[in-house]
Amino acid sequence: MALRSGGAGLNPILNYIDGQFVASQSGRTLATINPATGEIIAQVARSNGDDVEAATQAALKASKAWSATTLEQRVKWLHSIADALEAKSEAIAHLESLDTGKPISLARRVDANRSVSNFRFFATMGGDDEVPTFSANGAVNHVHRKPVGCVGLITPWNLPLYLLTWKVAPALLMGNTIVAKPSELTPLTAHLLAETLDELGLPKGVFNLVNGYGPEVGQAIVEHPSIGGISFTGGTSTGKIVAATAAPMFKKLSLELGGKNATILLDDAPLETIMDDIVRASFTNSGQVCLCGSRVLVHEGIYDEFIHSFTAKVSALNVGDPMDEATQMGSVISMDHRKKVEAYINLGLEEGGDILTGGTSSHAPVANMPEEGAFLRPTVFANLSTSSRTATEEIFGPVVTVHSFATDEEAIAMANATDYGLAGSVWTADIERGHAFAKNIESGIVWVNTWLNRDLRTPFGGVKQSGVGREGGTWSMDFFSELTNICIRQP
Ligand code: TXE
Repeated sequence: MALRSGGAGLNPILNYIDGQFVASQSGRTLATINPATGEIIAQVARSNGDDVEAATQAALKASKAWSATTLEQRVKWLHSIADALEAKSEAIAHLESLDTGKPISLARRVDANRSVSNFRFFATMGGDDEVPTFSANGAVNHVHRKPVGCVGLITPWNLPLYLLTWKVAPALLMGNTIVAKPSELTPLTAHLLAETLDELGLPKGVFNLVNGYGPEVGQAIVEHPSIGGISFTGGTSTGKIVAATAAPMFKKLSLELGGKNATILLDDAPLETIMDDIVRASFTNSGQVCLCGSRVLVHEGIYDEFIHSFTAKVSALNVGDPMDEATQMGSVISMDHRKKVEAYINLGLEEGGDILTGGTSSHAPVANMPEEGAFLRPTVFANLSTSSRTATEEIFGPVVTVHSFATDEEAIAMANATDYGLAGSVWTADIERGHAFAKNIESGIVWVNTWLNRDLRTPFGGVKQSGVGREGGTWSMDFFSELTNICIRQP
């Protein structure tokens, strides 16, 4: 699929500001790379504060009319967008796989599908939105939703369109106008979204897209005094910068950051039926999902059996060309990121770990893939201390550490012994026991006998260094709106 005003090739992928596809004002560009081949896919507008200013002015100009539309009209827009993205599902999957190196099958099943359902879900939510009234003291209180105004949406490279649409859908539904910035590593599907909104005739200025580097564009969005709310997904270290910038400006802020999640197998975990789930929780998208379980804690009574089965299944994963339908794991996002992940693999060895399968690209090369491709085989470490850096710092790649425990209390302590608190999963034959166990885990979401099972009505977000705030269902609608309570004394 040729991208309008850009495309697979060296045509620039442009910004979308005030209903126009435009280059950056400086004329500068940056390259987006196919991580599986090392080839340049396209040049991308490299923007700065001037472009953010233009996008913000466009959003402000569009804000009055857009916020005056009815909820029913905005629900219709979300359904139209969902329909249009659904018709482009295969193009979305192709572009996402091209930009990220993830398998085309994963991009279709997760990224394309969820991008559509994000719009469909919030359209349904909008239709059902019941803002409460409260009566007391001879008065009736009406809770009235208003848009924040112009919001800034900043997204990462691991699930580009999935995470962008997760923010765009509720932001539009609540009557906001948008300045969005995708990761500089993965601009393709954000551009497709802009094309789609343009084709649908969304009023100009309602959605604006500014491409470029974080410090040059993201920072300018967070700093802009006319952007009233920031929804950010990305690394914890960047999240700290965003928070420090936004806090003194009293902006609404939602931060979905990193994780170092625990997958916990209790002594009665049914190994005969869950092993494929444990591999999926460990290595989906090459471990580049903030919800992946990167520490696997296994009761000592089933440890040996688990290790044997897990190592065999991980070793058998089909790592290769992302565009091959049979591929189960593609490349990581970039050569730089592969180097970061390999540094952790070397650190794991220095910290006394034993590699059961995998290793660096030189020790465990991926067969038949170009050396310019950022490929890594999945790596499993055993015998590392749970307090080692490899087992406590976020690696965000295809590396897991496995640890044994003797008691549930020990497992809880191990699971909570990181600075992060995003997600976790507990595996047991007794779901009552799993439910009780899950309440002890310091994280925003805990799955019992499942993983990445998502009901979009539920609150999503982390604690500790995994973030601040929740998005999802009414939590998204509350984030993307300001509430005014109107109290009327009854006659
Ligand atoms: O995140 P970044 P990246 C974690 C994971 C990964 C690390 C870096 O550990 O290795 O974050 O990934 C923009 N002001 N996760 O590089 O750098 C940036 O341009 C405003 C977990 O994607 O935080 C990009 O658009 N914005 C995460 C976005 O922030 C700034 C998923 C995220 O970039 C900025 C991805 C600044 N000063 C990575 N600097 C999850 N929880 O899902 C950069 N950006």
